[in-house]
Amino acid sequence: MCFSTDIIHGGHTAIIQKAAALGELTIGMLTDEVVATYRRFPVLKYEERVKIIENIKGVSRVIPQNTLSHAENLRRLKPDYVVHGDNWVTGFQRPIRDEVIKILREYGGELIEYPYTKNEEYEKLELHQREQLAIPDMRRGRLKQLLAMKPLINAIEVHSGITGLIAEKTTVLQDGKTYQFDAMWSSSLCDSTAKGKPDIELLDMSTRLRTVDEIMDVTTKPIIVDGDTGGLTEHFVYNIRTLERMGVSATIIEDKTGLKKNSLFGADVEQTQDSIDNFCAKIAAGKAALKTKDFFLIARIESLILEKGMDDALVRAFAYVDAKADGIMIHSRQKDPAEIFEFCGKFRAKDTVTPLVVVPTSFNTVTEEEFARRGVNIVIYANHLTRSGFPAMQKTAEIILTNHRAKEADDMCMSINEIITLIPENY
Ligand code: SPV
Ligand code: MG
Repeated sequence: MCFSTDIIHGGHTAIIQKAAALGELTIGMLTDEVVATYRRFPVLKYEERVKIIENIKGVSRVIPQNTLSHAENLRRLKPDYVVHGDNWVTGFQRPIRDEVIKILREYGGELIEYPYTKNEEYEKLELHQREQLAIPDMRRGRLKQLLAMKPLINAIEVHSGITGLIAEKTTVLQDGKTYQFDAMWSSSLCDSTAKGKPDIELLDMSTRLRTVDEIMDVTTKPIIVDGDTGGLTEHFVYNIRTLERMGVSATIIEDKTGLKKNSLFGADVEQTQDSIDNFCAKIAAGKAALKTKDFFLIARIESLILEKGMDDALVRAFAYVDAKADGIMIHSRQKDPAEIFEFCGKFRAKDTVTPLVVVPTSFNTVTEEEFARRGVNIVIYANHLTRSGFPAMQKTAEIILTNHRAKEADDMCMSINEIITLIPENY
């Protein structure tokens, strides 16, 4: 059998008993990383879940299962039977089941499925676990936990409840492995764009926090907030505490000063970089204002954007780490990732621990695997839901205007049934 659950109820013990009656029962326990990428972050860690399940009557042993696919464990153990609920006959886990059947056939094993009974009480328990994950004190430290769990985590831009739900729920099954986004990025560019405003720190803090709150209301994943320049240090020390209290996991502030413009303009517009001393003082003040050890203050270096050179970027990186920044974000608007790679190599030669963050909007050919090899820990897809949603909406508007009716736009649109059921009533 395979298990991932962090809530054990009568439904589980009943199926365990039936499986145990067939012989010696081995449980493949899904690791935390797998659970987090196919369902939700486990409330109980792998070791805890193993301890609970190995003490249930009928369980002979518990072994790790490193993918949603059972292939590795099945080929190694060649069990006579695989026991599972019949809830995987349709839906997301169907290919996993097909693979199990194929492997069992190779050596003459058998799949035994028991009917899966929907139970409202058990569903309430699951809902309760999800709610737990959304509580600020539970959510805040999750970025730190993920960084300890995986060499590289990814985040996708969110700017509303609905984009938050996309970040929360989108799951892909590929070659027996499951993929979900680890975290969310509240982008200043996309929050401003959604409100039809330029990305120049024009949205005030209350407006930015309102968006973050709207997203947090319907999601459980950790959130990294784009803090722009952090503003005046005297204001930043208050704002960083508000973010921490809300359950945000990190903020990234960039070393610019005065009227900030979006980095992707680069040196085409006038932008001023802060002095190292001033920015270090801002980092130190922000860190001193924090109340927990869970919240990350990440310093973002604009030297490559502003064409100040690699040496300047590196000097700043080490200074910001000395000022106690919890991470470094290096930004570039070059299509060629060479300067990002050079920075990562030179930074990692001296500092192997401080998390490194990149935003590959321009250098978008680099895979996460390659970033991980270069020592990057967080990859942020900073604007992609905005950039993909906008052309779809614009095209639909044009089609309606062209045809003087909406029928021709139907193919571009979700069905009415899908839209009215998109949001479950008791999320
Ligand atoms: C944002 O998403 O608002 C960012 C990243 O700050 S960038 O737009 O590349 O500057
Ligand atoms: Mg920004």
